[in-house]
Amino acid sequence: MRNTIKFIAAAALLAASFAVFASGQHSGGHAAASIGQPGVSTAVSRTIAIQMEDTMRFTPSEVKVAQGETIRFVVTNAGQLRHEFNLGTDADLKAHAEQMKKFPEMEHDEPNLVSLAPGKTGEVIWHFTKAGKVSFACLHVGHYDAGMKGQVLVAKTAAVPAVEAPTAPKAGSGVVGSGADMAADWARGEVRKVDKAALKITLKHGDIKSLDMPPMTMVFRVADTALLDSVKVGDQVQFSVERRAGAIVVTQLKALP
Ligand SMILES: [Cu+2]
Repeated sequence: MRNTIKFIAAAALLAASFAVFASGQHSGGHAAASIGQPGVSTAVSRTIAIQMEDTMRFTPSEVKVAQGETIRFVVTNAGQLRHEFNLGTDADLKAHAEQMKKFPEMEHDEPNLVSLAPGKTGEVIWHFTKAGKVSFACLHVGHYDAGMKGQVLVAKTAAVPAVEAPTAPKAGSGVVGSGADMAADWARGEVRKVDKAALKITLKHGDIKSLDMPPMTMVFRVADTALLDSVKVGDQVQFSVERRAGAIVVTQLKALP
């Protein structure tokens, strides 16, 4: 257990880059190595505007960047429906789209995506470390299948030193306990955001066995505001969830020592 906690602490330091991989683990892809990593605002080399429409298209749907570039994608939802811009490998996006069919109410919060209400603009800052193709898509139910996809072609640049790809943790090996010491309906996670006014908490969670949901970072509703009093950002927690009236609700939440 002690080692698990230490592991989580170490993982938290790399959280910005790992958060995005967690969701891809179930597909067995090497998302970490192939799509790059979250970028920082100060390293942005270019801004690229992307428009999303109800025709289930991104404009442009193909973007060219150079390896090593950090791009600020300024994404605008010009439609009447909610859309999202989600960077990933084809395999990960496909797997994630399947998860969305299963949990249409799921609200994600990861550095590789931005989900926007109609008329809104948001951004994703991404550092492209490897030459090749990085895909993007809207994973809302029906949108992905309707072809709401695009790609970033990353051209190889000789000047960029090879970036050592971090070894992503195996799904469940870090965030989730061994299982022997916890009831099956308790899941584990790390608190990323607490929003008392909206009764919401963002958790980077491990497997949630009761929902058969793989590890990812997402926003949950809480059953009672009092649950939020005992936790703060950065805490390791165990929690249980239920699906209630179209939302995934945290019903129990405890900070771990
Ligand atoms: Cu969409």
